[in-house]
Amino acid sequence: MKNTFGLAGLAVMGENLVLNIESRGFSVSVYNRTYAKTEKFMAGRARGKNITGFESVKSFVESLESPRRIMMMLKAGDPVDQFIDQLIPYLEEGDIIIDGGNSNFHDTIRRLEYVEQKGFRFIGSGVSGGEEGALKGPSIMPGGSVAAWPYLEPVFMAAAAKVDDGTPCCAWMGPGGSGHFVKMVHNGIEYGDMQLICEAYHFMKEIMGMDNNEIHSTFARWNKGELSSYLIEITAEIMAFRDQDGFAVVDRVLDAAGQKGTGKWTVDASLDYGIPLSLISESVFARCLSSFKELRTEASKVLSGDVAKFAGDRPALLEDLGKALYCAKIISYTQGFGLLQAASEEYGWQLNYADIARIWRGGCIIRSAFLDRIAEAYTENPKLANVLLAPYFKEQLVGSQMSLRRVVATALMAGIPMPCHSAAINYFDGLRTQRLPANLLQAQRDYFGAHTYERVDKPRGEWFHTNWTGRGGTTTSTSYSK
Ligand code: NBP
Repeated sequence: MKNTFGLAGLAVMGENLVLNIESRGFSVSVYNRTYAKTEKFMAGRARGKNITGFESVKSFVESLESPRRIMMMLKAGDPVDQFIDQLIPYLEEGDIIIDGGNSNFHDTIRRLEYVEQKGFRFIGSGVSGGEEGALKGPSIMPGGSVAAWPYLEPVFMAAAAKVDDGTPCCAWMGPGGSGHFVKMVHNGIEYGDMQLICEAYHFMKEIMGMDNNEIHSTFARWNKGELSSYLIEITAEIMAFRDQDGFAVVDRVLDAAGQKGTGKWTVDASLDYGIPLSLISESVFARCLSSFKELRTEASKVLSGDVAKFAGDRPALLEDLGKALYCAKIISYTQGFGLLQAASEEYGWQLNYADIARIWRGGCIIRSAFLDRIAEAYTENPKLANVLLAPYFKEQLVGSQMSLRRVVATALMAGIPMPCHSAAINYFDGLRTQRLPANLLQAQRDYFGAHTYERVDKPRGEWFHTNWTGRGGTTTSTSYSK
């Protein structure tokens, strides 16, 4: 009897995913580079289950039904390329390799081509939800060789998280590197959500003078309303968590943030496709700035500011803060979906944005009630140019923008950084400004570099150059040859 599914890489994600898949009625073969870990797993958590461990790649591959479905849950980067090359000698035409790690989508596009050229199929799949998601049901974002999907669908749909109405948090994303791209943007949005929550916490603590219990209660209350989400829920729990001596653990955690790179990749992509992803970019930079702990400590002693203490209506300000956080979150997702749209057009992936919002409703770190609203907006209009133009979001922003303005203004006057909230209101104002000062910018470019400009009194696409100084010639930059 051969097994249905193979999984290589028995670290935290792999182990839990194997147990999840087996629990849905599939037999699983497992392999790990360090065999001792396979033995430990087989003797421990896998004991008595329909799971078989293998020491060699050959026996692991040969234990599987055709077409073979082999999922890698390995450290992203070189290990994935190395393991693909170890698998290939034992594969048969039509076999499927799945990369379930956090690989860069450019690598996925390259690997897909490499594997398909050899007659096999390749899927790059985002898997989100951490350890608990992998075990109980993650959000799964597969993309790549479309012919492989029918063979994977039953396994992935069974293993994925289910939302309240029973919908699995898994859908086919599209060809190429689309699955890993969507997962990357998910992680970028996660960076933005986390930083926004941290800014709200900082505001409550430093500007409003609230203690951990009050902050805990506020997040717990917010979690019952439109801000309801996994990240708000865990934040409320973190605020209430005490060490054995009764001291709040959060106050003992060093304020220097780490990162693994998916936020940076998201920002890289936004620059590649020219999408203003200002909020997520600020969240990455906020982590970078936090990591300069020693420098900040030194600067805090010398760069003093004449900052104002808040002396207004506290309940009203707290109400504003909740609304500001919600508005900023809407703007962050607007930018994130804008990036998905740009990449989909660039690569011809034909991403389904309503599906993406739906599969993020459960299992993953950014899961929230709010994603229903995004799914509704794209279901109503799959070609929606910008999330803020959908009726619900337009109403929210138009109605609550003053809260966001008051919060950002209060923070600025008090000297408390709110880079993501500030980015949100700046994007909103930029988007809704009919005439931006880019006319002057174009004039500057034309002045010093003859870059030419379009005119308001002429049709778009006609380019003009002015001899601003009287010393320039008529040659424009577009006529230069390389
Ligand atoms: P790690 O990212 O720590 O990877 C460890 C696994 O990679 C081990 O099984 C290790 O084998 C194997 N490995 C390495 Br390292 N080099 C290898 C090589 N050259 N050939 C074969 N195997 C090799 O594990 P993880 O945290 O479970 O994450 C797995 C993937 O899932 C990663 O891409 C990660 O980014 C992604 N992910 C993680 C999370 C999370 O919450 N942790 C969430 C979502 C996605 P060994 O035992 O022999 O060293």
